[in-house]
Amino acid sequence: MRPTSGTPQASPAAEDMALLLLSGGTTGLPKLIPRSHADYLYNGRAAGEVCGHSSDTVYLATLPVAFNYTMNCPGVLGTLAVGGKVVLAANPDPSYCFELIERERVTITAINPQLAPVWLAERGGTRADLSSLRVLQVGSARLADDVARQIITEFTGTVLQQVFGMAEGLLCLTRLDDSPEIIATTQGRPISPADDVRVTDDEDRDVSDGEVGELLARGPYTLRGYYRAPEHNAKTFTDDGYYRTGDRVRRLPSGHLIVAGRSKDQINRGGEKIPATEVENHLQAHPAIQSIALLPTPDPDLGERSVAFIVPTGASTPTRRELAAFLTERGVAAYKVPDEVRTVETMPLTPVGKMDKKALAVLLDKGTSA
Ligand code: OOB
Repeated sequence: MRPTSGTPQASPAAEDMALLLLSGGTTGLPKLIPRSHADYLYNGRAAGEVCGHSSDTVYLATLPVAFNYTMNCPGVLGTLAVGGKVVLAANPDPSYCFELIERERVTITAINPQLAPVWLAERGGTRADLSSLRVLQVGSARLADDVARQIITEFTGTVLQQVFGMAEGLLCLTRLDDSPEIIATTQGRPISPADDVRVTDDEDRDVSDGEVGELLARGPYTLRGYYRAPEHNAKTFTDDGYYRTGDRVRRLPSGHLIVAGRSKDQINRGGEKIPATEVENHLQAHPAIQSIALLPTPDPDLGERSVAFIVPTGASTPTRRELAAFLTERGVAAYKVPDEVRTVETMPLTPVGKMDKKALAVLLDKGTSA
């Protein structure tokens, strides 16, 4: 990468920095991610190919365009790159977006798992004609398998596409012709044949397919270092240039990845590890729960115990006992049942729209609920 000066370059080289994205981490200070013209162009084009993009494509930007997801996966840039049309939504409200889809004959749009239940509910009652919508992307956080199945059933004529990506680069998509089971239960596979992913144990040794490990990534559009962050880079990259994603995944022989949690998002309850995402994924399917986050809190006996922050769907939050029955029914081990339940009115979100566990941890420290 050439050093950049204050004056705009008339003809930047392909490998020059095109833009800086913000890392989406929910813990610690956000880092800057340099993306080059070449890698970012490739990112959008390769994603577009997987989505069957052409000049007939009409992309509805439902989420803010500043997200890498909406911007280029394939998003706005990947659509414009093939001569397609982009429609900008003023907000993600489904009744309004469905009207836009009908009016503009939208072929593809992208939402996140928080919106999925709202869009599903509207889908049941809408009179809007959604027959143009070929692809509904859902990504940026773990989509519960049950919700994915509902989308597949309810959005007839539309293919659900799971999107597992990161501003740092690596982008995984389910393919339009994947089986409904793969689409419902996996977060896709890398978009480029040149993506080089490893799933490793604590000693950076590769684990077998089907086993959970940390996802490492290297490839044509994955960063090689955060901007001006040598100390952080030394921890976040292997000596041979793989980016440590901090995501815990299982890889299927087909190459599809299942996100099992984040390495940092684990609760160590007396030695037994609880992947917060796994429990959240189950509880998200509970009819009385609109939104749920599981956090660790210090415990004199166990080291850590788990606290569930819940935004209830209706007036009352399910009790710990009710959650235990629900989880047991689903075959979840008893130690994974939240030790404590707290009600919050709304889920705090980070500037990029992710559940802000740091803000919840502050509430925990204060011993209050929002
Ligand atoms: C997208 O990018 P970021 O940078 O805001 O966040 C990346 C992180 C991933 O490392 C992973 O922990 C999580 O968000 N994530 C998912 C996920 N998609 C992203 N976790 C579970 N399931 C998924 N489907 O969030 C982003 C970037 C490009 C496209 C889509 C999302």
